[in-house]
Amino acid sequence: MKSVRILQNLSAVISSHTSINIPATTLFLHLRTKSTCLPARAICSFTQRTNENSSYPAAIQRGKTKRQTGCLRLRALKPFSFSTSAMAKSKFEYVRQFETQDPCLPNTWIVIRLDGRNFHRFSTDHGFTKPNDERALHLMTRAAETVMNDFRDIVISYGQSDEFSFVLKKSTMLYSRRASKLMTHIVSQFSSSYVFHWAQHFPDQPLQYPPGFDGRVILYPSNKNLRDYLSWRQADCHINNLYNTCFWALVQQGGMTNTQAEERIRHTFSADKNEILFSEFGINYNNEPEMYKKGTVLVWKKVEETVTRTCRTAEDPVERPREVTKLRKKVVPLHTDIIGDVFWEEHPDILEEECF
Ligand SMILES: Nc1nc2c(ncn2[C@@H]2O[C@H](COP(=O)(O)OP(=O)(O)O)[C@@H](O)[C@H]2O)c(=O)[nH]1
Ligand SMILES: [Mg+2]
Repeated sequence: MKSVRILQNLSAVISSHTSINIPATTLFLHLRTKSTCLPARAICSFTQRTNENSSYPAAIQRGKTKRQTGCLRLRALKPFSFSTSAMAKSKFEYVRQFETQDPCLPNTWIVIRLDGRNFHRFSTDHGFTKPNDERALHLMTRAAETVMNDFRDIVISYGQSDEFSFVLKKSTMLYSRRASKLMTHIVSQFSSSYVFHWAQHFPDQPLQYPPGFDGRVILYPSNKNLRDYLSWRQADCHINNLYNTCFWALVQQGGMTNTQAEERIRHTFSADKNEILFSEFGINYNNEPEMYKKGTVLVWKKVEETVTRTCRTAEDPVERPREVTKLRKKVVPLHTDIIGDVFWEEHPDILEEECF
């Protein structure tokens, strides 16, 4: 009865826009919706009003409606008093107007690229092998896979060195296409995953300090623009890798200082670097690992998965555990060329999405 009386008071507060004091106790109210005169709508409205007001964070939480019993649970966490008319808008509310909306243009590819902060130092401090550290590259890929599994509107990702680009489908409505939301979520998820999986990839190298990643959002209106963007990143990977492979061969195997090696290859073309590698160090650049030369492309692949389900079949009406095969989307890493047409012909679904 006490519960019902309090709820009636709350109902009166809602309709009259007056205020009420609730004692400093933790309050659990259980009522059968059928037996009370307070409509569930009023309770919802009350909690909504309360939650809307940032001056009383979590003052009241509405418990789950239990369908089976028809119970509603209200919990007052702290003592408070309020006026519902003042609650709708506090005098501080106007500051929200300073927030800017930053939705991405509709019907455009949304690319989010992140890049390791000061990884030149980070790679030295953590003993990355030069010019490429397989563990570090796999860790980047692992973090990117986590991001793709969390944000399934990402249709393709590409990574090299300390950077990763994520492409969201043109029609995505994730976070209402808000640029800052998309970018911060993806970058923070990547960063935490990088740290989370660190020990697995670097079992003998403790993390010295927390790494960070910057992020940017780029919109591309056409498929050609998007392909050119990805080609640009992969060409960058190739150019840097050829340079670094040559540079570190001159230093590590040729005994040059960093300055001497830099001077030696400063004005050379790709063919010259290939020649230095081959003639002086017996390295055929073509035989270098594909992951180093091409970077990592992450795409979705439909794979068959066998799981055990308790079910019946047309032939056997008795429910029992059975092995069923279903199709599942899985992220797969590829170290392949994405500049030419072959990759896009083999994966037509990535670009085929039609928008309005
Ligand atoms: N040794 C080594 N260094 C790497 C590797 N991947 C990335 N790096 C370092 O990370 C840097 C990334 O470049 P950039 O983002 O321009 O530099 P930042 O501003 O210092 O992060 C490279 O210049 C390398 O110094 C790797 O596999 N091995
Ligand atoms: Mg960087």
